[in-house]
Amino acid sequence: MILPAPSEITPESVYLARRRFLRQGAALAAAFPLGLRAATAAADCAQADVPGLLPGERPNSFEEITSYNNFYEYSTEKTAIKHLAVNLNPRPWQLRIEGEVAKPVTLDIDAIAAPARQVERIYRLRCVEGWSMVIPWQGAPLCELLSAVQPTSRAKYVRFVTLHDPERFYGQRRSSLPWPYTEALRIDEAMHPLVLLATGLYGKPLPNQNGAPVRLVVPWKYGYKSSKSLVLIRLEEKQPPTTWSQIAPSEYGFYGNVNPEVPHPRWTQSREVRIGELKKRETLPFNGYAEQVAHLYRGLDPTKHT
Ligand SMILES: Nc1nc2c(c(=O)[nH]1)N[C@H]1C(S)=C(S)[C@@H](COP(=O)(O)O)O[C@H]1N2
Ligand SMILES: [Mo]
Repeated sequence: MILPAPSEITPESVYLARRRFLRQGAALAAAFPLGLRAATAAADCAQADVPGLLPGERPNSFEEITSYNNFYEYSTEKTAIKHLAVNLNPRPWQLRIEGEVAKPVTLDIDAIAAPARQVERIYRLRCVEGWSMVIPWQGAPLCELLSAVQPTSRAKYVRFVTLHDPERFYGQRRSSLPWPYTEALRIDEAMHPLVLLATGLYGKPLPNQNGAPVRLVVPWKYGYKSSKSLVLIRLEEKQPPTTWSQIAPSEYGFYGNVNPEVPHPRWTQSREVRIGELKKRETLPFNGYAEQVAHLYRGLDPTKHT
């Protein structure tokens, strides 16, 4: 066997090889003995039927995922984010979960990223702007954390709030967006087993430019719904105002479900450029997760509720 030179061992080749190995099963069983799995709040809500990649689809490289980013707290210049985000300082960090819950909690980032909570999910990320990537995330299923705080019967929506700190986020000194960046989901969307609080990618702690140390990932929605660098999750009775739907409701609706049939007011959403590819791909309803999530939207007119 010819071994690659150390310089040729990319994080992604190491990660993907290890992932293939883990999928064989034995190693996974050893890492998560049954007792431990059953003991975590985990088990039930996080049982997800995660669709695999399409024929011809591959995860984007670590380099691609960390070099082309949207993070208005730093800049609107996608290739600049990785250079600016070096000052983020994602540790120590705490995430508060409160509002309509019986047991509000302040979680340390290391508790959220604890190995026993972690799942690995390879998801497509589709930006409203027409580009997409495939990202191998690690993180905690959001439903586990929400179940643990015991939502009250008045909890109908979940608000997600990014850190507000102009000392670290230079972009917050300008009013390019109303700060802090805020997003929200209906509680049943938030409890869906596909939703992650991501704390890593390619087996490494989440890079700053991707929203360190913890960000939301909702794979069937446009990228803007997946808020980065979260400090607060609040369960609420009324639909919270969200950043993008406040400034441009006709372009970024509350739902933000990926829908190739509903164009953005200024461009089509029927195709997308996968970062690193030349030929455009067809955009799929719900970004390819329709089988898993379409039932959440029965009765809603997708052309009105975007
Ligand atoms: N706090 C915050 N979260 C954010 C954004 C942002 O500007 N600020 N941009 C969103 C948009 S529009 C997209 S497409 C994704 C991009 O995530 P990525 O840079 O990890 O690919 O992050 C989303 N989350
Ligand atoms: Mo986006």
